[in-house]
Amino acid sequence: MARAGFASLVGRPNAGKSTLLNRMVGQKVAIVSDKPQTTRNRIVAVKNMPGGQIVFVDTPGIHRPLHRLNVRMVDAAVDTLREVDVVALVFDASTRPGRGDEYVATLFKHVKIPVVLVLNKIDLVSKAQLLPLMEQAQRWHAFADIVPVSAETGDGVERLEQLLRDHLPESEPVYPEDFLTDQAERTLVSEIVREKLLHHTRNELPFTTAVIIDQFDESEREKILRLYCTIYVETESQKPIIIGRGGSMIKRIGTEARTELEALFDTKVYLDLRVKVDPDWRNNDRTLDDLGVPKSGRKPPRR
Ligand SMILES: Nc1nc2c(ncn2[C@@H]2O[C@H](COP(=O)(O)OP(=O)(O)OP(=O)(O)O)[C@@H](O)[C@H]2O)c(=O)[nH]1
Ligand SMILES: [Mg+2]
Repeated sequence: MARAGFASLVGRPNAGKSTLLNRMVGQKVAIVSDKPQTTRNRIVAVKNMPGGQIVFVDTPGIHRPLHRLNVRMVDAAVDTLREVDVVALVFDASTRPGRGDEYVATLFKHVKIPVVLVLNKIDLVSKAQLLPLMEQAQRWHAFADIVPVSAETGDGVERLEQLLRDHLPESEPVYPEDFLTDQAERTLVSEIVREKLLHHTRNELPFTTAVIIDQFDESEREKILRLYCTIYVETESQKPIIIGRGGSMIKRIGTEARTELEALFDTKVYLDLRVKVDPDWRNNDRTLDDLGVPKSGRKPPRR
């Protein structure tokens, strides 16, 4: 009988979890950027392969949270540990292991399911550099396997998929063969807009922006999809950065997002982007609900 079940991708921000997810399911389902804290929600995506089906759960990078948003993000990642059959803990092998890695590795102390350590970004390091990292990691946790991969080139990824599949229970597929992701179309829109924002902004801006869909008008879907979005920023001074000189920046973000959305939805897209200031949106539960970030019982620590 074939195997099927859930595998969670967890790790520090920027380790390459979402890049790896996209590589494994063979399509872009999660946005990716070189800024930490790109993923804000858990994302389910399905991989069908010989011998079974893996339902991946991509999660936000684990870090010390300072806002309600980040508390919800970290909880979303840690909560998946209780709901899955196997965990893939992703490390960025191109950076020296530090306290953040130790913290994440020791999260699994009381977790009974197998944890596979994935050493990602091996295209950036030599084999010799991996050995001390493996030794260090084994002192933190008894990993079921350690697998070096490159999500960027695909090196080692097939072996990882097979290993993860072998940790799943014997079962019928969880989802139908043609099911790819649980993300709503609205979410895909706001994520793609946010990805373009992340690509074009620096410093604190990536952390302080959110994209909300005000209207998803599909009344003439065959001809054109009309999408109205608001980009939230925290201060007045951030607004002109996103708008750019003569509107050049927001135009570029809009064009790039529209091109990708037209390919995704296979129809023409009209994309209206506006920018609003909300100084405290990261602590505003209503905005966070609108964004679909799962609720958390915890409060952010005092700053
Ligand atoms: N060279 C190289 N770069 C990689 C690899 N995997 C991911 N990256 C890059 O690392 C950066 C972070 O990738 P993401 O997939 O967004 O990382 P993440 O772990 O999902 O990050 P968060 O969502 O913030 O937790 C991006 O710039 C990727 O292009 C890899 O195997 N090799
Ligand atoms: Mg991510």
